[in-house]
Amino acid sequence: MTVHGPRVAAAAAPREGAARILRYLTAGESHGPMLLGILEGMPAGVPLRQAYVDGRLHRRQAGPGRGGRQKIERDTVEIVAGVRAGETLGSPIGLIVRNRDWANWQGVLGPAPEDVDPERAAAKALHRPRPGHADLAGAIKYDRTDLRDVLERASARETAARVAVGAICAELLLAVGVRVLGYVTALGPVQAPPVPPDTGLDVLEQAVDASDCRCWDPDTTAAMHGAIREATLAKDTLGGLIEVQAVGVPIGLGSFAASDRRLDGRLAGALMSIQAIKAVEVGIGLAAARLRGSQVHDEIVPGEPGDGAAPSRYRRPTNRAGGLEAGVSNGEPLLVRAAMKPIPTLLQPLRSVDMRTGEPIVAGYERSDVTSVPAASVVAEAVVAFVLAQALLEKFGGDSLGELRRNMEGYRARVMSR
Ligand code: EPS
Repeated sequence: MTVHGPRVAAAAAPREGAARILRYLTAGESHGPMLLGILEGMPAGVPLRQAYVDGRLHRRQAGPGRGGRQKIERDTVEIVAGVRAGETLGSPIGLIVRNRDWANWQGVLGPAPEDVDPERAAAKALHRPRPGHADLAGAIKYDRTDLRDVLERASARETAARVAVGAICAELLLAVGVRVLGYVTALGPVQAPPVPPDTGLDVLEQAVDASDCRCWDPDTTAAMHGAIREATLAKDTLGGLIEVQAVGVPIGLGSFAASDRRLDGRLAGALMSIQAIKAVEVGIGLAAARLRGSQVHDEIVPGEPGDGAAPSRYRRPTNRAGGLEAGVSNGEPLLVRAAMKPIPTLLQPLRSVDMRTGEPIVAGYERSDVTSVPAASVVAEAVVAFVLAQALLEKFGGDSLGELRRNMEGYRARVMSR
């Protein structure tokens, strides 16, 4: 019994992540046959449109500054489990995004020894790690001699599967009146003016969709094109800034009660998990550090909430907190920002070392993109949609969309009485 007791306690203790009501996994190499996604925990009865998911995948592929790969791929989702006649079943949702480029990589990659032609594999092998990429640490960590074994999975190609997963989560959010939009606010040195106050999400989405850089302001989009042209000529790469807004977010998602329930931490973690993201801000973010409390905090006044805010009996004249206070959604539009570093694969490579010989040499070059900030804004939207769907299901539960809606209506009635 003395051995048994602690064992039972350990098994019962919730591990971080294990208790989550909605979860996903992706698999797939950049140049392998396909990317796979499994999303588990979606309630039944959520309308799911393939065209909606494909629309997000197409947005992710667009944008100037992308390399030759996007001319090969035509990303589209194949939903292979968990959905019937356009409605989720409550079972795990399985999805596939095929890599058309796989046709060019047979003989180099493949699970069985006979799949790989040693001469072709040697011709595509890499030994000069790119500074800023996963190459060096990945090769040491996993004890691989060919850096291809690392970069195939570290590649941001994986984000195609995450966008498909996020789009399915966005379908759930749309069904309960929550909308999410990601867009670009800076690309390299070019910064867009702030989105004009009180721009509705519909208007903003139209403006963002009209820009291949996914920036609301046409003049800034033109300047971004110029910056990408210059970086291309200089054989260099560009990073940028992304913003994600969500409207209709109910009061009370996330919690201050335990550190791993805080929604700000979970959103920041999800955004930081996107390839090449180096910083995240919530609301006015870093700027708050230089201001006084009276200039930062959003006053509370009686009255109807503003556009995009959840119903309640309180209005916030400002939203510097970005819709989150103490790790809990406060009903105001959610506003988060992420900074993407420039892509590490450079046509004019930085110094590196040949890992076979230990001799100094320049880093290897693989076909890549000059920038993928517009694509990253679509990925950021997807991961925010996932975290919000997860937090929503934690708060309201429900095995079907109808049950979730009833739970939300009951809560809303209580919110309006407070
Ligand atoms: C990437 C390198 C490029 C990108 C790729 C991400 O691919 P390739 O090595 O095949 O030229 O285009 O992004 C995608 C394939 C994608 O769909 O976003 C990298 O190294 O991360």
